[in-house]
Amino acid sequence: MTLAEVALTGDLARPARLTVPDLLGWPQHQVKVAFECATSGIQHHTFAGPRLYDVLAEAGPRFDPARRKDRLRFLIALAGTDGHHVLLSWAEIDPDFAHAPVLLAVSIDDTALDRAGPQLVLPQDRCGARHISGINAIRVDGAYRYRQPEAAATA
Ligand SMILES: Nc1nc2c(c(=O)[nH]1)N[C@H]1C(S)=C(S)[C@@H](COP(=O)(O)O)O[C@H]1N2
Ligand SMILES: [Mo]
Repeated sequence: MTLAEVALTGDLARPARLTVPDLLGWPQHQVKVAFECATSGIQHHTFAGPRLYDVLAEAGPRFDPARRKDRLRFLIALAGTDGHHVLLSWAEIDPDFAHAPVLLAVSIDDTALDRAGPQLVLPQDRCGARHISGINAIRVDGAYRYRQPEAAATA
């Protein structure tokens, strides 16, 4: 059987390629979620897997852990094999900030995702669109720079 892989890249001290069985190496959490799709209605699923935060923390994001404000500039881009993708902020999953219990699920309704790849699970989302399946790329980006808007052009 071919195992799907997730590439962890970007501003990380320890970039990695992880399979779904690799993701069993972190503490596992189970969650029942209901989410609504604009086109197919409400869905109910049980997911299990590690927290995204735990997996990314081990990959060593390149901020100074003692300076909380540094972390506010970090973004996380997650993409599925079909190109569907989403941006999260580091602060969204960081225990010192919003601490959202976001999972990288290794199973859906007791079916292993070894071949399909992990699924992003955001238990608090009402809409299903961020529950991205077949995640194969996660990029941590600390290089985003805020640019002051140009001064309004004078007539
Ligand atoms: N990879 C991938 N994951 C995805 C999507 C997608 O297009 N690609 N659609 C999202 C949307 S809009 C919803 S509502 C949920 C549920 O989709 P399902 O009906 O395919 O289970 O999956 C999400 N995950
Ligand atoms: Mo959807």
